Amino acid sequence: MKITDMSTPVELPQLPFGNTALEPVISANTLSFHHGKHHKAYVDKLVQLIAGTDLEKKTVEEIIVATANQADKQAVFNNAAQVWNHNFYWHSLASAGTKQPLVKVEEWLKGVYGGLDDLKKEFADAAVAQFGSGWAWLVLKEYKLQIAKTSNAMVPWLDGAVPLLTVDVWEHAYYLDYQNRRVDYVKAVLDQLINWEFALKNAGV
Ligand code: MN3
Repeated sequence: MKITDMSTPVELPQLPFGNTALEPVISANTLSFHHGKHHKAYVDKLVQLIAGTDLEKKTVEEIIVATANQADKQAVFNNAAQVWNHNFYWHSLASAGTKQPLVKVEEWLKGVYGGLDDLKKEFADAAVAQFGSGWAWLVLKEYKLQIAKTSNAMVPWLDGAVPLLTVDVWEHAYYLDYQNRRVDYVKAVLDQLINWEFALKNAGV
């Protein structure tokens, strides 16, 4: 997935890693339910909702733009946004043990959040503070790095932010492995699974 392309087809993509690649932070069981059931359900529902309408054959991004802020299109918007967010989430993660460009990340973050440890702390605080289901994001907004959170289904780029990475904080993302301990899931993902190469690429670094 290239974030700059913004031309995502309405389909369930293959994961960019194997089912056990995120263990022990995210189990194969969680991954298979999350991708094969939850993510797939958003895709299937979206296909069903747009069938026979003028949105059929549009990209996920075009559907999101066409249905944003319209009360009668809420269901289409929600499912399209969740498809987009999940695609982006999978690419925000890398197999456990992947060598990450951490020196480059520290260089990039110099003077912002104090550095990677402070960024992770602030990101975890935002992820935990998100009330109910939603997403935590690292975004570029007006050329500044920001941590953002969105409720349920919302994509940050509709507000003009450039998403760099995201962590899904819906319960289905962690409940099988962490039960109610969202903070433990978020911290483990931030420490061990974030695909910093992807974040840097999205930031144009
Ligand atoms: Mn999810």
